[in-house]
Amino acid sequence: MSINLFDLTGKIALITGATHGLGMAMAKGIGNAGAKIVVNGNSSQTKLDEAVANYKESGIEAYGYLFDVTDEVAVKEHIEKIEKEVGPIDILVNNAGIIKRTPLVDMEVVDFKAVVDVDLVAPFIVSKHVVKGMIERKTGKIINICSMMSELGRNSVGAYAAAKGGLKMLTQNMATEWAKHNIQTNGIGPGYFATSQTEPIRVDGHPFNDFIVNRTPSGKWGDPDDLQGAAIFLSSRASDFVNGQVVYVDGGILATIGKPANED
Ligand code: GCO
Repeated sequence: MSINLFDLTGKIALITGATHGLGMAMAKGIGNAGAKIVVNGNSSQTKLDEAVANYKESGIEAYGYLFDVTDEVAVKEHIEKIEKEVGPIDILVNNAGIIKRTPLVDMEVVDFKAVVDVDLVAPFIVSKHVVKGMIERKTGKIINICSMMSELGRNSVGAYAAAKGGLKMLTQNMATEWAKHNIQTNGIGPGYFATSQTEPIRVDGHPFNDFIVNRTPSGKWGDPDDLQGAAIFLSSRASDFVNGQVVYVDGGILATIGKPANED
């Protein structure tokens, strides 16, 4: 009998911030591989309901829960609720994130902290409350969504880079503490993808648009669905001895120093 190492049938996956963008693309990949999807949204019940309906239309069993991932009391309450109503969480994807593009010299401390709260502290809070059940059950997968900014700096995204760099190290530390319980913690580092988050820097004529296309060996922005393979791999038994790694899905950005704008 052949075994499909990537089959997620019967698994339950919680993906934070999966109402749109990269989170939704990854959740669809995980759902299409057989898992039930628990979608977390923060801002709007209507948007969450629409997202759940969208998953169901794609043939995926999906459930929605509205809570703020930075609020530990709300997180604890909702994880308990999800595990009671849907079942034990096998796969956690810490995807919810925000960015504020402001030069450090102009950035208010309150804004810097808001970014670190969502992008770094929240993955700690949510993982802390999900991992307890995983430790008891002696099985689990945690995927932290990192960034090019886990490795590289860029003008105006200092808070985001600080948080995403921290998230890479948090991933390594989670692996260090939890691998012995048969829990694999890894990261995915998306390159530059066409989403609403990058919309303001992708618009036609924006110098960043040409810069990214030129800077990426693949010569284009990523399609969110390009992340599905890495998400399924890190959710499945195919990655049962992979721990503390960040898989960069970036069209080759981190492989190169880049090239002059006029060079082929
Ligand atoms: C930026 C940010 C983000 C990217 C991303 C790259 O450069 O403004 O880094 O917009 O989407 O996280 O990995």
